[in-house]
Amino acid sequence: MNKTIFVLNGPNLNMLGKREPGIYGGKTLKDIEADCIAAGRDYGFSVDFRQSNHEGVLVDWLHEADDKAIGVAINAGAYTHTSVALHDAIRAISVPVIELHISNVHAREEFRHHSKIAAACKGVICGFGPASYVLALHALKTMTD
Ligand code: CA2
Repeated sequence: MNKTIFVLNGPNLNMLGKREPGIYGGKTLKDIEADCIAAGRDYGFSVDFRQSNHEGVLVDWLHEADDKAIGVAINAGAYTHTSVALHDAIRAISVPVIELHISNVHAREEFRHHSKIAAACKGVICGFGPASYVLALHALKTMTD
């Protein structure tokens, strides 16, 4: 059986580890990908880990996930707070989607307090640093068993 999870990353997440370690920690996105692949191995998932700075690419990947994956963990970066297109794409697919964030967006600037995608997702995980990714995979494990 296909047990692929898409882990999708939005704008600027390719900069992790290079700037703002006080907010996002010192890990690079490559390090986080390795953590996800290792967690996936424990959970019996193969992890397809991607990053794009372009909203439409993220929309395309969500559509692709509907055919190729059993679930999606998405850190949509700043598009979380702005994107009706991502909200609609998540609603358009039938596999479960978990929204995740490295930082606690509720403890930050007001403009980060609202998510346009949360209501379309099965759940939201934020504030646990890079471990938020592994927690999202754990959540998907419980939902797809
Ligand atoms: O906490 C998260 O995971 C965020 O999704 C990260 C986004 C931010 O816009 C969200 O509000 C919360 C930012 C992506 C990373 O941005 C960087 C900026 C400078 C240096 C390194 C990363």
